[in-house]
Amino acid sequence: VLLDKFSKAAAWDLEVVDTAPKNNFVQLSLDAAMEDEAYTLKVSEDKVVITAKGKVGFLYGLESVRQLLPVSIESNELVANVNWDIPTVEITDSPRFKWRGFMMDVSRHFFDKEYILATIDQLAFLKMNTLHLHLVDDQGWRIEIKKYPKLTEVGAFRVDQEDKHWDARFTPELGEKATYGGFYTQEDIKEIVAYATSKGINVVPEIELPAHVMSAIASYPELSCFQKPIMVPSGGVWPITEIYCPGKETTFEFLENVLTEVMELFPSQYIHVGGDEATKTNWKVCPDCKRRVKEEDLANVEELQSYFIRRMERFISSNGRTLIGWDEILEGGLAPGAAVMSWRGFKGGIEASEAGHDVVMTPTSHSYFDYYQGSREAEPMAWGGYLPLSKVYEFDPVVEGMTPEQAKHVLGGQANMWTEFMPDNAQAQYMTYPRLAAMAEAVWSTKANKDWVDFSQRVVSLFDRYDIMGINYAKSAYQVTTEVNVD
Ligand code: NAG
Repeated sequence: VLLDKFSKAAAWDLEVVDTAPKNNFVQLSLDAAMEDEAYTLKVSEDKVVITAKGKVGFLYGLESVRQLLPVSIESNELVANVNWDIPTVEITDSPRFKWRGFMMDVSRHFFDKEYILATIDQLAFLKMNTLHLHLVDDQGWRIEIKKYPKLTEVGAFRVDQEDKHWDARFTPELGEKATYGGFYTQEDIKEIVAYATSKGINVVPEIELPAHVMSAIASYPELSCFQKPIMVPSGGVWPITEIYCPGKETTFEFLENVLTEVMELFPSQYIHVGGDEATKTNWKVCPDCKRRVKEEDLANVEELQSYFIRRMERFISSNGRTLIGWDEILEGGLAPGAAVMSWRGFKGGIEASEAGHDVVMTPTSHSYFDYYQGSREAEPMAWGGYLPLSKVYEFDPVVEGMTPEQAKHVLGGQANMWTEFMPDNAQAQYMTYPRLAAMAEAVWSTKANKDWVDFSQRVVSLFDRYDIMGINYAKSAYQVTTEVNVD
């Protein structure tokens, strides 16, 4: 009864009992003294007993049972005729890190609600607990905001250039018809958050600022320094100079209104505000920005970015939440309560943890799933970097040389899936699996329990499961374990 429901319902539908009736094959037992996400799993001749503090631990115990069962568990049709052999085991398990994340960029390409829900299933299967949704970027605004309808009427659509290369710097003419795009309604978001919560997964929204927001400026040009009308760009834009104007109070009013709606939808403690890659040429010449710099006694535009982030941090913390941003938020001085997501290597995370800030490590070197996983000749087009399965597995968010105090500030790690080169579900899956399994283990297991050779053998059973689930994983994963020349 239980087991054929794994892929959909899992632990939430179960009644939790102290002493289960004797005829129950799977028994759940509560132990309030355990850590939140820890569980023990005992499989003996006649029963399976999972002990945990609550639902999340039970869910993880059940996911482990699922992995001990034959791969045909993944197919609902075969369930009735399968011999349910399961090894007798005793497992005591708990995660090393409390932030075990996966970021999906739903702006560069739009992925519908169904794909997000299916991704949540895969995250739960791997005992990941954080889904970071990158909801805003130049190429599309993806969340309905009731107070600013143009964000999705205008900002969620761009001129279709899917037949051109992403990197063609294709700039549409004003007024051209924008047909590619999509967005999540607030109802969709509620459904995503509720489903994720039922699987022990926190959804962290990212509302980018001050750059990567051309979709917002195309909708409301008054948010930029010179209010120039622009289109939502269809391809890559570099450098990003059309950014929010921090000289105008109306910009902050807009952002606070947006974030108010966002915080109502997402119970997440952490609210991500981006912060990366702002080219501040307009800020240097904009009269409003110049006035702000003078009035606030700021030394330069880096400090103006810091001023921007600090104001957002005050707003977010006054709502009882915690601001998190890409490591550029360190420039010009980090806002007091902010957490940092370190992407340009580990450096920003090391610096922030030294100053007593919480950090999530997500360095390009180990966690950029938009990078090639094998040789360029053999792989579909991706960003330039190279990130084979083995390198993901090696990832350790705590860097050698960190003090124990610093290490305590490392919340965990995360894989980032930027989707410039992922036009559809099949390509997104190809880039995600099985690297996500390597990431899951890198952020769950203790150092002593990690073993690449062992993992590379175990991952094969996952392929069989993915085949049954219909997931388009990277079949090249095995070739990539040997070094290839990518030059
Ligand atoms: C960075 C950008 C991101 C882009 C990605 C591609 C961050 C924080 N920012 O340049 O928008 O999609 O790399 O790898 O990663």
